[in-house]
Amino acid sequence: MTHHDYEGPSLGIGMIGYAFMGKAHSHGWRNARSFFSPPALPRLTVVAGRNEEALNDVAGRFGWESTETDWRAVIERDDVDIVDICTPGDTHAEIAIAALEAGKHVLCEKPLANSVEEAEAMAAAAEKAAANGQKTMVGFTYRRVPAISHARDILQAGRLGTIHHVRAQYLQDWLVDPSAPLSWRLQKERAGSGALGDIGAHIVDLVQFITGDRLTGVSALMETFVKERPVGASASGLTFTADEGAGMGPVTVDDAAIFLARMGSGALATFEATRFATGRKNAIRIEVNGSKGSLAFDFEDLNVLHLHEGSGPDSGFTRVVVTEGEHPYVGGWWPPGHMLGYEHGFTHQAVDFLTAITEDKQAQPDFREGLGVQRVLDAVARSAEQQAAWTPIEGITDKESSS
Ligand code: SOE
Repeated sequence: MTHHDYEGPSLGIGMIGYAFMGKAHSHGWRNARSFFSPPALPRLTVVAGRNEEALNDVAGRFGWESTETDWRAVIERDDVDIVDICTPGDTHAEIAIAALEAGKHVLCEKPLANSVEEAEAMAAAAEKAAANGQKTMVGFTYRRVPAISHARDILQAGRLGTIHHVRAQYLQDWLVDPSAPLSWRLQKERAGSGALGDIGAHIVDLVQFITGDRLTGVSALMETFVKERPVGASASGLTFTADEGAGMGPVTVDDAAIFLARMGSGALATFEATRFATGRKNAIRIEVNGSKGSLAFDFEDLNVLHLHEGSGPDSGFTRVVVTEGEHPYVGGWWPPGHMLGYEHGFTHQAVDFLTAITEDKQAQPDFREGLGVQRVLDAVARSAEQQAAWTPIEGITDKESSS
């Protein structure tokens, strides 16, 4: 038996970080070539991380060709075209800027950075690199859930009329147990913020993406319900165990962030990001109400979009199963009704980034868009510090608020 070796263009991936996101991205790069036909194929050239045993395990499972234990070595390699950053937020700016300066395209996990200043420096480096055709992308993968992309298409086609309300929630419950260990996600110096940046960033991006509108100001409350936790160790994906004998450490980020917002179009929006919604595991819920109809989505039932259009006694919400070949991304996979899952968004992200690079198109969302989300997160945190004081989003330009 022989197999056909692909002979067209390919791009070398250098991925930094191998834990939860590293696995999700590895899976995405691998499947990009199996299910889609991107104009350049990804080569899983090198994966980097500090724990050699865990690194070798991931490299072997996903088929990475080589490993490095220092991210700088990845950036220096000539066989790497795309640097894929899957590390905690405190390292994003340094790695991304160095990679851009070395001439690489950069995909960076969300939130883009831990502060507006870092995000501004990253967006500036990206703008400079764009002159050489280098692309950037932020890993807001939920944009690439078919039902979400379809929701955007419906809104952009004007099918729901003038938008009045947007309701967005990201609900998890993995911190309700006070003995859950203090992982890097609970340390401000590593993660920047808590529920706000980790999951609130996703719903800010999703709302801006599907409506094509921008938040212009916010009023926010944030809370840390459990202020001390057992010091954590042994990361494996999202799983941390308490480091026996290491005692308790302070939680320095928010457990929940809730905010009201105005949108550029005049719509009113509410946001809720929490790790304390008992029973909700990864419930991203979005509802939009317009003058001609509404739509509603819940990631815990991710192949479905609830749609209300028209008037009359039977015009309630219709349950649309978004798995037809005409629906965004679905044609690459299975016949209608053969449901997709969490991991598919990472394949769509890989294909979209390879396409943007090869066809010299702007990748979405790029670092500039990531900076826009960072400004919202910053305004939310400042508002919460001042007991929900109304806080305009700084740096919104006409282009951003109407694109
Ligand atoms: C943990 O809260 C986490 O893995 C986030 O970091 C992801 O961004 C989110 O999509 C799922 O939950």
